[in-house]
Amino acid sequence: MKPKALHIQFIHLIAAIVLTAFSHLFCWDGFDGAYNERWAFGMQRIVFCTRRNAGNPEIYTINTDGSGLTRLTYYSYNIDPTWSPDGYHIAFISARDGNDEIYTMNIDGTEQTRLTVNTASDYSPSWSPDGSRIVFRSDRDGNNEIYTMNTDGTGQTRLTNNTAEDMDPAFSPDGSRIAFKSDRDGDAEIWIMNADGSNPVQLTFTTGIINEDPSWSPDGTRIVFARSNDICVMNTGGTGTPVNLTNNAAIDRQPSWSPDGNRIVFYSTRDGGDMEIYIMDSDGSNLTRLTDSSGMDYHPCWSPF
Ligand SMILES: [Ca+2]
Ligand SMILES: [Ca+2]
Ligand SMILES: [Ca+2]
Ligand SMILES: [Ca+2]
Repeated sequence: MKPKALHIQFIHLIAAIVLTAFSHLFCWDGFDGAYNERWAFGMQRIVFCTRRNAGNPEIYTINTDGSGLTRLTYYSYNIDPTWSPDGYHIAFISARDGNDEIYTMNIDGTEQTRLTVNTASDYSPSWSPDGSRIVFRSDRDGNNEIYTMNTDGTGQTRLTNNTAEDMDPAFSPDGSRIAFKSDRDGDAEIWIMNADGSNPVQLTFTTGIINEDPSWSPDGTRIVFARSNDICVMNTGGTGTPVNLTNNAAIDRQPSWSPDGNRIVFYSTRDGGDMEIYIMDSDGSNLTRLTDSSGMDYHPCWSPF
């Protein structure tokens, strides 16, 4: 072989090594665009809803230090985002097709796909920890009930069946149970049932106030939730009394636990304006504000890692 041919072969070899290295760096697990987006920010993310765009609710992500704000949806009614357990997808609600339906998208906003198709309100998606199912609530049968479905929208199954409002479902970290809100005893309380809808157990017992938005601690031993206008935490075993983590006159709601269990993201009106996103330690200390917009910022959900 002539020296020039050897030289060209060597250049091709180097190019192939560099291209392979880059393809592994950016696409090593085959999730392409979605993976690049998460890799580019290199830290945990919060997905949330904001009305900063002329009052139109849209879904954004932001780093847990307040940097890296990224818009995912454009000019329709988009709310209630929640991460998939693999970190690559977001389930959310959109009314772009005429009424509230559940959609999924990649975390870079691509491949927005509708999962429910009916004239009822479908709301509050939460992924099972193995990524195979989404639990949600719908009033398609006359009042709000909890349903599950496969992540492609097939296999929709009703889990509750009563005249009460059953809402805000959240899969436990081991997938065996679902926490939810129900007013079946006359007040909006937090309940837990098995993932097939059996054995409902009431965890809060109040009169005349609202308990809602349950989110499990990663170890499954506690639930953080909103009680009236504060964030409270309680044991899932039904022992002890809930502890108020915020304890102020402002509205504090929609908590979501961090994957390491040490922090909680939520929205609050404590700084006098409209709703903003905040992070605190799971004992209520060490508050950090993430957003500062003239529109409501709400429905935060912490990325799974
Ligand atoms: Ca619908
Ligand atoms: Ca019901
Ligand atoms: Ca409060
Ligand atoms: Ca705001």
